Amino acid sequence: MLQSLFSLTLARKKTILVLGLVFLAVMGYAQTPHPVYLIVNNATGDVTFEAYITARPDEILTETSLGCNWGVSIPNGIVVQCGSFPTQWVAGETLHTDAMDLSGETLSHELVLVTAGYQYVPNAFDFSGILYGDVDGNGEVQAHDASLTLQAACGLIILDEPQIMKADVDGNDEIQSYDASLILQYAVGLIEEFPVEGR
Ligand SMILES: [Ca+2]
Ligand SMILES: [Ca+2]
Repeated sequence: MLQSLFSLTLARKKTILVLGLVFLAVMGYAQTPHPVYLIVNNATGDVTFEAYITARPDEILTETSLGCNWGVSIPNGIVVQCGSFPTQWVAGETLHTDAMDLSGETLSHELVLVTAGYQYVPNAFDFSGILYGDVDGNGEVQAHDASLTLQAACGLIILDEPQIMKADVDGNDEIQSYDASLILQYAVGLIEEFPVEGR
């Protein structure tokens, strides 16, 4: 009697083990990991992104989603972990990613998912980059940019983050009158490059 109980218990354990393995296998299938690495060039500051499979635009992953990030797993790279979509991805579906840099420039990229362990895309996004010295963002470096920088250095105006990046042309992480001086020199053609670009 005791022995039969014992064997029953063993059989049950085996059943539970098998069911557990089947469950894990199903769960594993439902969340098949598939990182997509999208390399970003010339971004102004940090990049944020929204990624979705075109068949399900309501299921969106961002840089804060599980397994996703910007510049952490890979330098200058967006990682979209397709296994984190609520719905299982399928090879042949299209992954759409919108990426935005600190300047507000937004670019899109699409690729077709394949059944490889991961996908790596060099030059997926190519931003126009920073035009150092162009504090007002009009596409040119002029005396007005130097004036804004000097006003910021004196505390008369407050620049936003993209403007600060463009105004700090010596790259010392501060906005000072020296930055304004360099911008003015650049505007009138006395210098052709800022110290921050030559680093
Ligand atoms: Ca300008
Ligand atoms: Ca500076």
